Amino acid sequence: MGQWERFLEPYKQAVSELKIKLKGMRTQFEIENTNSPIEFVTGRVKPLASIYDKSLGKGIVFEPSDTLAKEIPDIAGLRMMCQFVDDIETVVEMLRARKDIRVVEERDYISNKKQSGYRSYHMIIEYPVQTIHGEINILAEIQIRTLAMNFWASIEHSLNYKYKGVFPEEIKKRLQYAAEAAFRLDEEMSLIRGEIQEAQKYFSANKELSTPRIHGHTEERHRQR
Ligand code: 0O2
Ligand code: 0O2
Repeated sequence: MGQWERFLEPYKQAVSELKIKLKGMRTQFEIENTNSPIEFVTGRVKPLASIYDKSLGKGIVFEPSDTLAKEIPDIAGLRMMCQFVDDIETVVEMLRARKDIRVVEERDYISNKKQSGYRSYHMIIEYPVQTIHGEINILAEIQIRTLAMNFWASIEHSLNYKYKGVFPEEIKKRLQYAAEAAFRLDEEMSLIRGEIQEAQKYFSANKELSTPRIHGHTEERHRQR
């Protein structure tokens, strides 16, 4: 087995486990028929090419090592999307209270947006992975952001890839405007949050009622999207 495969395996395991756990939080809100502060969760292990780029950028030798694990804390990455800006704080507090992770660093790019226009809340956590040789603690990054922040970040990420980080001035400016527009959208939605959540609860309840029953069980309903 390759060195990298061995090094990355616990990260893969952590991402899978954390995805299940974080998605479980959403399910628990659904079961309690409470509006969930979590809309959806995604996760990935950083591709080797990105690890290479980042190690180059940070001046670290590109080889599996404790230094690399420490200097690149987002090899395991989770992303939690929220409908409203206020939900982010709720999610952050729930994560701080969990017994299965230890928060080692927080970065608030919402109050302090990046120069690019990027907004998101980042938490670096330590997570214990059980291996056949015992427990090891690995670092993972959880990014918590609204759907609007996520939309902006994915577009900017694709453009970044295309322009290799060097944007033409016009595009850079447009992206900054777009980031502000996305933030204004978040603010507008927050103003009618009560109205939206009431409608979503009504929608879920009625969908439940109109779902056909099979052998006495309600057919698994698809999430409202
Ligand atoms: P559902 O109820 O089917 O949508 P895996 O295949 O196991 O590696 P997973 O979770 O299927 O992992 O894929 P991934 O890419 O990590 O997570 C994607 C999840 O986020 C999927 O939900 C997507 O439906 C959901 N998702 C992605 N983009 C959006 C979006 O823009 N809006 C919303 N609301 N959801 C999105 P699930 O878990 O498959 O569940
Ligand atoms: P990918 O492809 O998402 O994995 P540092 O060098 O430690 O000061 P670093 O490592 O950039 O800072 O950490 P930070 O600022 O917490 O950001 C880590 C991740 O946040 C990035 O990972 C992106 O996912 C996201 N991010 C940060 N800034 C931006 C931005 O301006 N635009 C977008 N779209 N995403 C951003 P990677 O490894 O860069 O990328």
